[in-house]
Amino acid sequence: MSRIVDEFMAKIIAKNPGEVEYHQAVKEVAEVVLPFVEENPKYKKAKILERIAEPERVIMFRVPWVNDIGEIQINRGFRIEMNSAIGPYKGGLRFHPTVYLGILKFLAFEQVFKNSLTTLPMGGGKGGSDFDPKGKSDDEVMRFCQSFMAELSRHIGPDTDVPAGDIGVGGREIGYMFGMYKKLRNEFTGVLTGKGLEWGGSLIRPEATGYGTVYFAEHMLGTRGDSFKGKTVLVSGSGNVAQYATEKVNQLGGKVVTLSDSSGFIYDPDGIDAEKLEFVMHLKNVKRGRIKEYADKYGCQFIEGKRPWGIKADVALPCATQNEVNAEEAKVMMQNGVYCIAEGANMPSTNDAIDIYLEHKILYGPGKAANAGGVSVSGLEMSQNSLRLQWTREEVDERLFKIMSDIHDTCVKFGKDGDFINYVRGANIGGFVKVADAMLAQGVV
Ligand code: NDP
Ligand code: 2IT
Repeated sequence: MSRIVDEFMAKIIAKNPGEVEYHQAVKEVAEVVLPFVEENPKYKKAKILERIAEPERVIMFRVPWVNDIGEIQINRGFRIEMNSAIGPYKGGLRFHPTVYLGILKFLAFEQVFKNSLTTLPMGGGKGGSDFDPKGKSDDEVMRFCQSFMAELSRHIGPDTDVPAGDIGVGGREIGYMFGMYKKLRNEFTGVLTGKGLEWGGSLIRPEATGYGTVYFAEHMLGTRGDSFKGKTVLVSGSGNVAQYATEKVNQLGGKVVTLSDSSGFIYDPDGIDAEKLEFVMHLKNVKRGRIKEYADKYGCQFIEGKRPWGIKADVALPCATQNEVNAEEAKVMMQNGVYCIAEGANMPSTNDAIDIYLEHKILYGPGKAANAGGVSVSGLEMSQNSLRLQWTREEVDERLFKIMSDIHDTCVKFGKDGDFINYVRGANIGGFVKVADAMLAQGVV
């Protein structure tokens, strides 16, 4: 079997040179799905995985804008329209200086499987720019977003492609992009999700990814008769996903002892309670400051340039970015007794780290299952926009909880291996089958 995977990967690497994150994401899926395809000749004959790994469309464009001191800036914009077999392209936009084709293709590829797992009718896409919002004024961010949307607006639409947020894109950026889309098209429509509550947004969308990740972890713990109550939890990141994961862990009786950003991590053995979390939210969402200020305020440790995986805990929730847990760090976590890992971020663990989790047979929920709550509530936002209605907080939260529970069931269905649940296998096959069957039904397009 490894020969089949190697041959498949050799073609992917030759066709997508230098896109290492894309190779990594495809390999993780291919190792599980290719053996399954061998057992199911209809998928093999139709070359379904080969087709999924080739984006339906890649759009790349210039984004020129003028900064506050009158200088012209040039960024690059992208949208990867990966797969539309089960619904319009759907997925976030990332604004970060590291953005290039390889990152966005990995994210779009993951999104195809993730969106399929949600049970909602959404295809997969992703986009963004190498624009760095850090240190930019609101006016600069607005001018960038307007220029970005001036081009992107030609390619998207409520029944075609519906972007949302990701790293560096939150409510502020969605607002500026929505405003520009509406002006250009003269159309008030659900073309983006993560909108403000007054203009078509859904309750619980900001909370959804973090909450969903914790709901998923609670289900994983439940398979061992366990729960978050009394657990010590490592969270990385301090942005949207990390903040609401922390809030939900607190609500379920766990204690979050770390948060991080790209400068380092804070370790607060007393736990980041509701009041401290409010400080973090103000620091990160309003002041746009650094996590170190938390340590200064609450008199705890700030460990510069490091990630939190060396701290002793029961549960880990990586919620920052890709490849933030390597094999060495995974080993340290295993030695320290971490036995449940749910990924709020996309592909935060290297493939070597994943091998270590699987060897140790811990509860490991990969991002495409564990962080699907965000796009799920985006799907619910699209439904509410189509109905021209707004559901209550309770109703959306109940639906989110049910979706995470259904995703967990799907992972168990396809991933059960004796007493062990292999959630990597469960998520990849569970996500693949629905897209593959839709592609078979629709012919070679
Ligand atoms: P935010 O921009 O709100 O926060 C990102 C956080 O991660 C910040 O604390 C940031 O620190 C840190 N971070 C980003 N890049 C790096 C890096 N290269 N090294 C170290 N730390 C880094 O983004 P989100 O919370 O929305 O996204 C976090 C993760 O969750 C991403 O992987 C995203 O793809 C994934 N995700 C997001 C969803 C959503 O709905 N928003 C849905 C599903 C997954 P700093 O400020 O210093 O850069
Ligand atoms: O990675 C993700 O699932 C997201 N960034 C959210 C996508 C969305 O369309 O809400």
